[in-house]
Amino acid sequence: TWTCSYRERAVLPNTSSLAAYLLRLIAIKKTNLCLSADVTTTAELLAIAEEVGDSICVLKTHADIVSDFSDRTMKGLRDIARRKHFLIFEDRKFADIGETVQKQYTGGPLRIARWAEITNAHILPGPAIVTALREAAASTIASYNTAVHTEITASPPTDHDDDHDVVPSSTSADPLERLDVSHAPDRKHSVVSISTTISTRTESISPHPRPDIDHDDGADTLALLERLGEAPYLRSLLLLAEMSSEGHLLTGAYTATCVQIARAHRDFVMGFIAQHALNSEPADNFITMSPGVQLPPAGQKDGKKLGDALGQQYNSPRKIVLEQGCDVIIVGRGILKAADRREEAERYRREGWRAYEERVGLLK
Ligand code: UP6
Repeated sequence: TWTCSYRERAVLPNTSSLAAYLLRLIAIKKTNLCLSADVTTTAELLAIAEEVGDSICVLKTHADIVSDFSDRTMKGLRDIARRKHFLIFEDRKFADIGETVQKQYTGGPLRIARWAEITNAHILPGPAIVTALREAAASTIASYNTAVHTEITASPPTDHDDDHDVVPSSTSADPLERLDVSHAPDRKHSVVSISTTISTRTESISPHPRPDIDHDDGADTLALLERLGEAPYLRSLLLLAEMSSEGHLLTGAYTATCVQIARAHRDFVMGFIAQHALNSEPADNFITMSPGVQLPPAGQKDGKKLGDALGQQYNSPRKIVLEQGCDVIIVGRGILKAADRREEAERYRREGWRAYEERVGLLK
């Protein structure tokens, strides 16, 4: 996969529908940039998503640092992701026993599985963390299917349930909300029809060749995004195989075990958080996303060690993508602290893209 283009990888066997969608999205938007939106309020989160949405393929969140995280945050994020075409990755770093991670993933105040296509986990507790999350993801997708296939007509809200913040509208963008409406105690509803059509948004057979997207027929970005359509309603996991921080313990045999576990769960594990590409067998087509990325300050040579005062270590987009074969660069403060965040995101996008083009031989 080192010298394969993103488009070529989208149609390799062993590529899940969500991974194929992401690879095509990357190719169409010409961006392998993920913004790490480490901000602490809903307003800031939605503002930065809106500001840099056109330059990124993935938006990474830490929902548990958003002090006013609510349904409004989830809906706002989903709406921007749909309009600007990016996937959402909640950087939850699950690390508990299966029973507990299922609850953390689907429940609590964050209900991650509802709004984030991608999340991640440590393999410290053993492989059951992956099967537990996969099972929870499957049940979220099944609920979504039920909601999509079940036409629900809800009566208009009555005065006394104004405090219920679920929008009781059949025009609501998220069918799971309509399912919530059906569960709302004070509201009359009736199921009028159940369709047996299988939704293409939860289809899991991949890869499907998409000649309309995978071959350059001269169409512009917007036309191609239109053809690509909305992200499939699927869920996927990244395993933490290496970290960016100084002295981390995710090395050697640990990293190798992580790859073994990923191979045993290719249907759900889309790739890794790591500092190097970890694809080494012909069947491997994992996507490597790499945090700890920052551009050296103007005038400073690449190669000088950069970091913060709390153990973070930075590499340049060029080193991570070209020399270490990673697929997606994750940038937080490098963009968040810039005076013009839109322009800075574009600068990282161009750097990451040039490094990719050089790697796959599209540039001399
Ligand atoms: N992150 C790392 N290193 C890892 C894994 N995750 O930095 O190995 C996450 C952090 C933060 C982001 O939790 O959200 O990536 C990096 O932000 P920064 O670019 O501002 O350093």
